[in-house]
Amino acid sequence: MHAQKTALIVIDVQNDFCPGGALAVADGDAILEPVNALIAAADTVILTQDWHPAHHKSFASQHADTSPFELVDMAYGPQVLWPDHCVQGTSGAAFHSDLRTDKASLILRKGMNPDVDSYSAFFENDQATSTGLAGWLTARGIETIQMAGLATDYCVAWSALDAVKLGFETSVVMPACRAIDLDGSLRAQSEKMRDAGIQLIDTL
Ligand code: VGL
Ligand code: ZN
Repeated sequence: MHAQKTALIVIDVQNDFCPGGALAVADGDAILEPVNALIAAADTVILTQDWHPAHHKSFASQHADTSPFELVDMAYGPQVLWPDHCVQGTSGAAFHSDLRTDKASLILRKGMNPDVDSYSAFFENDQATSTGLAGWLTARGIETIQMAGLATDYCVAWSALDAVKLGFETSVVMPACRAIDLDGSLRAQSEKMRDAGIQLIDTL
């Protein structure tokens, strides 16, 4: 008997998603301690980094007569407009300074196409353009994924839903995540994840 090879994917623990940041998630920095504990215990660690060009189309600032958190139709479907955040090379895009990044085998940047957002670590929001992450994991024999980070109801949920769709056994460590929670999105996405067969772990 041998345990399946597992990777920990830590989603977007960046300054802009923490208190004081451009798209601050309430209590976002409260996950640093549990996330670092998960990293310390993990065999393979992947960090993702939301990494937008300055004029990214997911920014409300790039659309006339809109405000952040409004929904618009993009070529690939509905898209929430966000405040400018995680602009490449800015301090807001940097990892939180308490995040233990040393063990990471891979730092995956996403959201670099100016016209397409990328919540998921696996596919851009067109649901078609691959980041290559699935191949990276499969090539290393990894079949099980544990996930944590920011934000539960956007980048964590989209990544976990893609992971399970791709055939990885997937769990999300909820106390090591925090949500944006727009119009009940935390509840809706939690339900969607559970229905898809993702294990939502409520304890550390
Ligand atoms: C995220 C909104 C926009 C996230 C990233 O990391 O959940 N949310 N960009
Ligand atoms: Zn973003």
